[in-house]
Amino acid sequence: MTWFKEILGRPAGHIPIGPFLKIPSIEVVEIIKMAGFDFVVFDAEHAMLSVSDLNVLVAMARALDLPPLVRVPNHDYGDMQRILDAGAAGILWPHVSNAEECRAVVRQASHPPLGTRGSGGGMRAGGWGISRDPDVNYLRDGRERVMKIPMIEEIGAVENAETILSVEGVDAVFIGPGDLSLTMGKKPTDPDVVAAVDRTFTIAKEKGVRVATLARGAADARAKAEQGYDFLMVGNDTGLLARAARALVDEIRG
Ligand code: 3PY
Ligand code: MG
Repeated sequence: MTWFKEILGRPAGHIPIGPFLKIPSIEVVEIIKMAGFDFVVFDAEHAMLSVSDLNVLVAMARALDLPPLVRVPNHDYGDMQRILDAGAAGILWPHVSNAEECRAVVRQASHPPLGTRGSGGGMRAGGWGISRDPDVNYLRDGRERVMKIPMIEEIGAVENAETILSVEGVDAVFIGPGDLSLTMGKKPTDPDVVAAVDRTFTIAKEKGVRVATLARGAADARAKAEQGYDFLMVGNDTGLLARAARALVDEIRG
């Protein structure tokens, strides 16, 4: 399996793009792979995805060599541990507001000595304990390959970005313009929101932390790639289906 970390910056000029997926369907995962996306983010924060759904979806994405990240619904340990043991290539935590919260989530996703993640090498992430592939190593993969990604998506978190992004073990940051704009009481396109996103981007770059955000369509994705983002989330399955379905009906009805 190709790990998410391996697709970053490879080949030069090809920024990795991935959609948020909200529909519990292996067919959707296949379609996204066929369409040419580089990775997927299963969205268990907003969508009705259970851990059992994620188990199947993650397995499908791995089989298709489409690195699967999972946005978990909260900062708890239990489900996150199961999702990592199911073979997710990384975790995104929504609404990480300060360095203490960031340290807590990164620690629980990291095996000792950095953190407290338990040992479950008999699961998929450990090749069921019998893999003959020398590249499968549960503890090494958990420590070095699994991406730990806090989301900065509140104005308070932007103010704390310097300390959040100094936390040991953070591999990347995702800047959420939607919730950020809500906490600022402004539209995502408002210059103050754009400035807050840019400020976080600059801090991440200064700290050497990879940085991602949501691109609103193709032109925005190209602009953000040009700006120096390391990877981008763009589109989601429900939105793509909804817009295509509505456009077809509108086209027929006039
Ligand atoms: C946000 O913009 O708030 C996100 O969580 C990205 O979808
Ligand atoms: Mg959000």
